[in-house]
Amino acid sequence: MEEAIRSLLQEISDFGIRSDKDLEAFRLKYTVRKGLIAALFGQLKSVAPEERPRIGQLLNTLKQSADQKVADADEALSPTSAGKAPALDLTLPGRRYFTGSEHPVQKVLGEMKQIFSAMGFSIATGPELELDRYNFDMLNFPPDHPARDMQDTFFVTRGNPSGDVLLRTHTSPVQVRVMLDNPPPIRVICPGKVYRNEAISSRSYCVFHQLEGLYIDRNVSFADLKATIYSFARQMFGKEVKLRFRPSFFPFTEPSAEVDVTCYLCGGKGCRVCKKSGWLEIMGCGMVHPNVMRNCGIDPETWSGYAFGMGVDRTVLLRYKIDDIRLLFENDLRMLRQFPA
Ligand code: 2NM
Repeated sequence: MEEAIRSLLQEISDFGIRSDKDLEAFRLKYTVRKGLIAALFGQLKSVAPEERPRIGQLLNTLKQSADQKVADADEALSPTSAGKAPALDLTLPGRRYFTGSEHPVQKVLGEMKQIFSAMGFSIATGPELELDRYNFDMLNFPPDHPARDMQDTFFVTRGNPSGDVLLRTHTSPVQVRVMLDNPPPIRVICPGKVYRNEAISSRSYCVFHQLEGLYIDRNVSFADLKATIYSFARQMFGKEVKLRFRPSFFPFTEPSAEVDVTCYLCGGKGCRVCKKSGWLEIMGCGMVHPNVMRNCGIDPETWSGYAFGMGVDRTVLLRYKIDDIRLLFENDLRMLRQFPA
């Protein structure tokens, strides 16, 4: 009897339960009312009375371990074991993933490019690491111009055999390259990143985006420049905008002007955005300086041209009511997710 119990104990412990089917087979063989364990209990009557307590205890141990095994297997195999959520609920909706979308700066740049493309401008790009020669010298910056200061420009290598290398401070060197490589007429825009070594704040960052334009042909006048900028501004900022051209100075244009549009928020009445002036500055422009033309191999007696340059990021901030320019460059998903495709 004792041997039968011990061998059954071993059998039970060796019994592998890996499925509901195994579990049912186990129960039917050992723990049901007509199973092997119950049968052994039935034989307890024929055990000698003095042995009965010990054998009875052994039988109880056997029954407990079989019941425990059933309970454990039941728990392990049940999809809702211990009241936990189902391991896999196929009725749940799928997880949503943020698939990425166009950055607001690229969105605005794309609109600007579209407007100028429709007016016949082609798009030119160039390196962000530039030669001092293309970034400054060719553009008629005098040797002592303050923009050349370390305070304003990120110089990368000095004393390189092919010249000082810097991070371009505007996209004008791309236009220099276009002029050097192509005879007039020329009609290009140059969008891209530029770098300035300035104090960083909510209003200005060490990187920003520019879009510059260049048009060179015979008899190009300041009136042509104004008409082009007017057409652009009406498409970009709305039919109702008015423009203001204020005399200004740039080394690479003569005459030069800065262009204001009536404030998009108040329409010119004066508000917080335009600091009560009613105007927002959007670009600089002018007629290409004869020195720049000559530097780039174009005869200023035969050809004339205009150029303009504008910052893209300020427009992005105004358009989307973003109050800190640095948000455009941190690539924080909490910010980017607010601009879905
Ligand atoms: C500006 C303002 C005025 C400009 C000039 C040239 C070039 F290469 F033709 F000389 N490119 N861009 C220019 C003119 C840029 O940005 C405020």
